[in-house]
Amino acid sequence: MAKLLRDKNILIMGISNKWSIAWAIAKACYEAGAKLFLSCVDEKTKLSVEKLCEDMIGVELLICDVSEDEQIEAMFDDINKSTDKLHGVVHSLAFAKREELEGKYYDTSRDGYLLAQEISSYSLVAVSRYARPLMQRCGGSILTLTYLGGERAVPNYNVMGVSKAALESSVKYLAADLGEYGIRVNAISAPPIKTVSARGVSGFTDMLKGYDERVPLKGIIGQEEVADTAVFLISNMARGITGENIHVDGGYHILGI
Ligand code: 1JT
Repeated sequence: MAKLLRDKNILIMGISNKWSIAWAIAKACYEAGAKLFLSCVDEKTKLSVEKLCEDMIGVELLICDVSEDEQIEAMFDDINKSTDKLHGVVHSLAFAKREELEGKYYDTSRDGYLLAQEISSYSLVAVSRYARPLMQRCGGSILTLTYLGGERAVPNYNVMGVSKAALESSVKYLAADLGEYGIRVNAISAPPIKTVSARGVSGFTDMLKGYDERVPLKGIIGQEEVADTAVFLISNMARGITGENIHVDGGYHILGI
């Protein structure tokens, strides 16, 4: 079969190490023929991501801390120096203070709430705004990552759940706005995956056990399954899909209990 993403320019934001969902998506997009732009939060992360992708041809590494609009704008200016067409943007980043991901949601602090919203949710709005000029030339696909805790009250997910709810709602508003430019906006709802950020969360391993026992599709759904769906959503095969949240979670979200 012809490669699904041949000659497509794709920006992937949020790689931090080899367990990152964004890294699995980068590998899958590369295999599908894409030219990659990868953004990291800082210089230190960029150095380690450089090692990860040393065997990939034509990859451009960028730095972008999404807490500043100027950095987002500068990143798209940089991309614009290499190409005037961007076919895909993958937003795979989130942040919350560790202490907010345990205990009671009502104990969430004001600054913890605002920080989680800013990095995990608002960043998609700003990224979409600065991406539009490059994406509207070719039609494009914006993709973000979410989790069931945005739709249901999942113990400990707390402030991240509320940020994911805002993110999922943003996907719909952005899809409505950007449709006229031929730009699609979708989310993938991933299962709990043992990434570095997840592993530090208290009770995460116990939660995974409960998940594995109940999930309809046995055999662990992880980064690769999410990444293959990402390739599909960016590709022309998904040209009729926008504003959608596709659950790549082995069917866990259909369960009543
Ligand atoms: C962040 C972290 C976002 C962990 C995340 C996340 N989105 C999913 N996870 C994994 C997870 C975490 C909990 C959970 C289920 C999945 C770490 C900090 C940065 C943002 O609880 C049921 C707590």
